[in-house]
Amino acid sequence: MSSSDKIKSFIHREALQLGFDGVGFTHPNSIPEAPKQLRHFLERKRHGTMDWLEETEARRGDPKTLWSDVKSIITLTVNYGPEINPLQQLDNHDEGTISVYARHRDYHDLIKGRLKTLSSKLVSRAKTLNLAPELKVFVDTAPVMEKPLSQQAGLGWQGKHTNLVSKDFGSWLFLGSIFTTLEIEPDEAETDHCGSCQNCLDICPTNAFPAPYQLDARRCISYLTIEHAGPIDHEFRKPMGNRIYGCDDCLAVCPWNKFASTTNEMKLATPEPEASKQLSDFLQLDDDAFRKRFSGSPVKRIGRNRFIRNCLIAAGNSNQDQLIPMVETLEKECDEVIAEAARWALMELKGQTT
Ligand code: B12
Ligand code: SF4
Repeated sequence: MSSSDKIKSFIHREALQLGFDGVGFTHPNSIPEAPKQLRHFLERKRHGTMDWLEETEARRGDPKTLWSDVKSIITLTVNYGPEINPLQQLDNHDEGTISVYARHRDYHDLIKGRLKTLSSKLVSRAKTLNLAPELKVFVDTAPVMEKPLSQQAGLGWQGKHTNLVSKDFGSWLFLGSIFTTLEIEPDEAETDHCGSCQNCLDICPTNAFPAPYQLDARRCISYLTIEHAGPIDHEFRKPMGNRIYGCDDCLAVCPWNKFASTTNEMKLATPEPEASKQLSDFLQLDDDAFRKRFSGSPVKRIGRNRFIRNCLIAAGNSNQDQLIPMVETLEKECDEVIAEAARWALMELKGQTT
């Protein structure tokens, strides 16, 4: 067995033991189309106000520009398959729906910790083979195009909804990667298995897909509820329904999910905290209560005011008269985005839309 093969099987074994569900290998020049596709996306302003995507364009599109010494990229997946189809919760109008990935502890912390452990094990193993590799770990926050790289590493394909889909886990996967100076034999890329299906394009409540395999983030409920500051365009308010943080529709309808298993990951599998999902409770959260309720959760990142803005839109769509007093209180807040969303919600709840 060559040192590359030894290292590869070591990483495989250790990654699975650490709780990763998939591991694959690719080289930094494996995504030559990505810079063009990223440019296409940015040119059309599909990133909206996510200026960081534009600012990091060169490094994001090309792993070698991000780190010129990188020789191999190890990509890893964690399955976060839910127990219950999240589409069911969309009918509970008195509740706010938080997308599956954000219902538990922040996955960035979870995956980053594991990537670091795997990296230090790898360095120790490499030493025994007289190798001294350098490594860098990335999950989401760094300018790395994780989806095309994971496809090249054979872990799945980018479906028409643009996310990575796998035959084993469907659409419920988090991605992470390790860049290294080690030379490791790449795996075979996965091919597209979407065929004639276009469930994800058809279900999107805001028509966020201008074409298969392309997303206009400005229309995506995930972007609107998480990334977008300021008032949400009226066009999107009704279609948002009770989605108050992210959206799972395009993932949830993917037929490959029938091969998905519920996550084994205890920290992701634990039932949602007993805490209420009722809009009536959310609408009464002040800053302190919001921080406490969402401590350790990705939801905390958007801050109380943006969260309340989203809940007010859900309230306006809820047809629940009992929310009117809470919305009236919020109408008096100094934050104009909240006050305006409250005015809109009151009009909807009182049936006075023009
Ligand atoms: C920015 C971002 C967002 C933005 C934009 C999403 C997007 N599709 O670009 C918003 C806020 C909308 C978002 C939403 C979500 N996100 Co997000 N997001 C990212 C992030 C940070 C960067 C993605 C990126 O590079 N976008 C730029 C575009 C150009 O790249 P791309 O999506 O790979 O585009 C490819 C194709 O669309 C195609 N393409 C694009 N334009 C064109 C044009 C032509 C002509 C052609 C042929 C092809 C083509 O080629 C591109 C390159 O392969 C990644 C983490 C990372 N570092 O990769 C997470 C990431 C993609 N998100 C993730 C998740 C889980 C989500 C949500 C499911 C969360 C939720 N439930 O609300 C939704 C899914 C929405 C969706 N359908 O994409 C996961 C996806 C895991 C997976 N299985 O793929 C990632 C990888 C985070 C992680 N580490 O796990 N996200
Ligand atoms: S729903 Fe259909 S088109 Fe969309 S990613 Fe899944 S298989 Fe592909």
